[in-house]
Amino acid sequence: MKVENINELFKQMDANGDGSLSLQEITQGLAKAGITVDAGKIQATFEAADTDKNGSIDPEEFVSFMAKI
Ligand SMILES: [Ca+2]
Ligand SMILES: [Ca+2]
Repeated sequence: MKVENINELFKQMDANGDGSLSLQEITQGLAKAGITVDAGKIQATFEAADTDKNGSIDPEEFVSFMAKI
């Protein structure tokens, strides 16, 4: 997936518009985008991609999330 597409996907998934994605936003966003991933894998990938461990995924972390998922 291209970076521009990833940025677009990020905006679509950021339901509350705070510039970061919670686990819930990512779970719902992937489902809406038609990307079916096991909930356990989403959580494991979320934790692996959250490199600053602040409990949310920022745009830079989202690029690595999408590469891992
Ligand atoms: Ca958000
Ligand atoms: Ca983070």
